[in-house]
Amino acid sequence: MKTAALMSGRAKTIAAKAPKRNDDRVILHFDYDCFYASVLENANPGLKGQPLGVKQKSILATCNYAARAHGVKKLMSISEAHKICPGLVVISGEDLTPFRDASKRLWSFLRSHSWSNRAERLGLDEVFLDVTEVIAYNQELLNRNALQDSFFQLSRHDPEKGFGFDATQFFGCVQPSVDPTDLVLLLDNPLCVRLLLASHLAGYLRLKLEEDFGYTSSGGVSTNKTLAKLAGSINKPQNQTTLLSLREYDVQDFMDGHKLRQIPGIGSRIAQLIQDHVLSIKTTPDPHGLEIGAKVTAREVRQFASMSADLLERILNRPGAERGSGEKVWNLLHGVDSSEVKEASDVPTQISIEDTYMARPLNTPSELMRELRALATSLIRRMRVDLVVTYDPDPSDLSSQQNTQQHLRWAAYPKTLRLSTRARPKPNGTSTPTPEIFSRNSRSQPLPSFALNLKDASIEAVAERLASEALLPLFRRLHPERQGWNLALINVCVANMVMVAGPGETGSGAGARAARDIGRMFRTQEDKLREWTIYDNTPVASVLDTAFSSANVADIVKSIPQSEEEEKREDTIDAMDELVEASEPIAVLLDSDVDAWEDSDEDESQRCHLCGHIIPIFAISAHERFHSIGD
Ligand code: DCP
Ligand code: MG
Repeated sequence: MKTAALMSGRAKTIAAKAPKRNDDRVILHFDYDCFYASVLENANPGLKGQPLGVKQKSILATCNYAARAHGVKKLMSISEAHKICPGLVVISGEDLTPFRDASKRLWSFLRSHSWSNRAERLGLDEVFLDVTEVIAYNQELLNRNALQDSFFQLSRHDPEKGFGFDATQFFGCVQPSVDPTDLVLLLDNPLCVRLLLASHLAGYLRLKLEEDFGYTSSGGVSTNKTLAKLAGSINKPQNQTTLLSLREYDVQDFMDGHKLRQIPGIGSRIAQLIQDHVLSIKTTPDPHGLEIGAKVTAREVRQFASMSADLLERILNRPGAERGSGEKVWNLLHGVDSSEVKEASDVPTQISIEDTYMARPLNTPSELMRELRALATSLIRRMRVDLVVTYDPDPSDLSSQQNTQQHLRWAAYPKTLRLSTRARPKPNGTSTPTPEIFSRNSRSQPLPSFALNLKDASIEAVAERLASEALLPLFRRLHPERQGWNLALINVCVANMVMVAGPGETGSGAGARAARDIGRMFRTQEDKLREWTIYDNTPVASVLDTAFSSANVADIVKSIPQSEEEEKREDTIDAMDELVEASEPIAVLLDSDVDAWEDSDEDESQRCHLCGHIIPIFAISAHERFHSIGD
């Protein structure tokens, strides 16, 4: 066969030690075009066609393609952008609410097309979709005698739900390109049929995103997440690419052409260590991380003398490094990625709010308290938006009808509160990132039960207590000094979500079974869901009111002994569980032991060398992938 003939000459160039790729799955990747700008354009159609930049602090978080045509780029400073494009319309993108809302709407639409409910958001504007099952179903239905008039069924139960398509050609671009006359031959290959069907499904979904929601996107079609994402980035914007991985070297050639840093999952630190080894130099880290890993390609690394998973493991072996990184990177260099598309859940695994103070670092107790209060206010507000649901009261229960507040309940609640800080680099010339990649800059404790009080506490009142009774003590554990911390960033985050069953799910029977099932689901999903993180950069300083004097705060800082905190931990967990059960009459704690308490006195954060943010270890790979979007 032609394919086999093509393979024979090249197969030898692929090392015998190359890992084996599994092509059983079909994965789609979507990346919305200039997402924040599109959200703003949809809200204000008059902006369409004009060059538009979205401002966060003093830079452009993104800009639309009309602006890009003038040379304006993502992450450019506002002043530079104005110089290049004087007609640029700049709109603030500091409030992430509209972007979050749009992101959720689009994701909800896309997720309904994964029959295995595997739909994973990456940041706000990317989605992975595992469509293996719907593709397998349509593969069975494909009529080889009427390919041009094919019909793609989107439902097992409703044969009319779907769309017509021409199966004699792919939708969008194909990499490597296929001669249409070869396609008929290639359709003997089941993998080719699956990818062809998937290209049409991706095309259909992208069209719906555009027509029904107003968002154009770029799409990638392949058999794992890494390949789908990389394929999607070939033809941007408003286009899609199917990676035709029919011959082993198709994938290898494709991967080989990428610079190390372009490969999702290979972060800047890993890329730098490997690059240093391959180039046999010790480079000075680039403070902005822009050049890291941009000098060597996957091919150069793969073909470097004695390169193997073991050698990579040794190269990457640094204090705190994740074991198995060598094998992971080795696999990625070969386009092998077995990571699953995460199961869709309505509940975020963590909510994280942060603000940066680059221009004016935080140094005094009063500044600190002002920021903690502001961050706590945003956090509690976000928790109530994302985790609280309304429910219809039991009509026989008169007390609940009389109290509208009781119609709110937690659909899930976090068990852990975490505070992270980052100090500004010292001004004595040592501002380049240090070689050690982990730093002690994060502390956690159980979330105090009062943070979940929905009945008689305003957001501001809860935030005030959270700031003074929880965040400040955490801060003190991180920074025992009374002042002069020179802080550039504070992040507060709640994590370790526990699902709470809805009305009618108490006791025995179907409700309780559902409750147990969800509990089990959460236990198994727990580690997979950890990476689902949204960074909220909303500046919160304006919400503040500086009621605490410096002396006041310093006293509070001093007055909380360590042992008292330790005691409080155990109490808080019990109190929180009780509160959720007692205050929400119909709530059932599904899985109180879903996540064991973990003390974070150990290292648990990593400084991102690209943006300088401190990222919890479990979120590192997601964060690295986030950066790889924008390069
Ligand atoms: N974003 C941000 N800060 C960054 C990178 C991105 O706030 N450092 C935001 C703005 C983007 C959104 O995330 O709109 C998605 O990031 P992308 O890199 O995918 O950028 P766009 O979607 O804007 O552009 P593209 O058309 O290149 O995908
Ligand atoms: Mg995008």
